[in-house]
Amino acid sequence: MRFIGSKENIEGCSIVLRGYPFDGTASFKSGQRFAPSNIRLNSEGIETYSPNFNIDIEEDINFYDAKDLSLPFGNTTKSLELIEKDALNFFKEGYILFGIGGEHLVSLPLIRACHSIYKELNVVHIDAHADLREEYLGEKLSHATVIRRVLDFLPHKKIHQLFIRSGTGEEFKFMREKGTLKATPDEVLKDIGENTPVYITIDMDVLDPSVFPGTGTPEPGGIDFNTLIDTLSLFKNLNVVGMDFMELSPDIDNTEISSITACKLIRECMGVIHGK
Ligand SMILES: [Mn+2]
Repeated sequence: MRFIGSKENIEGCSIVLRGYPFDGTASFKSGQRFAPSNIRLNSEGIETYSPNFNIDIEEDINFYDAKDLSLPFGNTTKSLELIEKDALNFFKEGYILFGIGGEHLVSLPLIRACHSIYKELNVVHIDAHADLREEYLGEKLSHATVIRRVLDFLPHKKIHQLFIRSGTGEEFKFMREKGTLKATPDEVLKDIGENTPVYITIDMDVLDPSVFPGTGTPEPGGIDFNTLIDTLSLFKNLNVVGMDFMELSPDIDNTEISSITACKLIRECMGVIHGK
């Protein structure tokens, strides 16, 4: 099964959709590893046309669904290595990689691979959580530390966080002092400019749990669907070279509304990557 509207062959495609079904450090509720296959299945239920972007992902976008990367469950370090190597292969060939998680730690090897090709890379981090802890439950590699680990190789001026509403006092102090937490999407756009290569990572728990309950660490007080769409609409002016979509945990939401929401958002993200 492929994501609706995707091409059967990679030839002629500029965007690659790839599943990374890893949830090895999920600390509260897990099951994010089932998201990529669940998303493909539920994508059959959405339209291929996006009124927001006026594109049809089947007719206007050449994207290939490269299925899932096989991972050694239980071995975090090895899994991250394999993900990075896999992503690098796509970035090296000039493809725009769209990664589907999995838990948020998956973004670390994806961003690292992207940065090794695009030295001027900026990262836009859309999430409920700051993900800036130095370690979590004694681990340096965790879904709760992913942006801190990105800061190990990217200066803070290149990190732009949006809609963060949960974290430790220390994390919020860092965001305020370093200015990584932006007040509006416009501010992000202004800071980055139109030509700089950008990687956008979206943790789905940025949405309010009433909109998107199917995630491992739901956080009340989130944004609604249209706010996220409006934000993404602005970001089509950015030079997006990589993107990911993390933390759907389909089995937590038996209504499958979260899964459908995920599918629709992925369709809209294609519009963002496609650009103006
Ligand atoms: Mn989060």
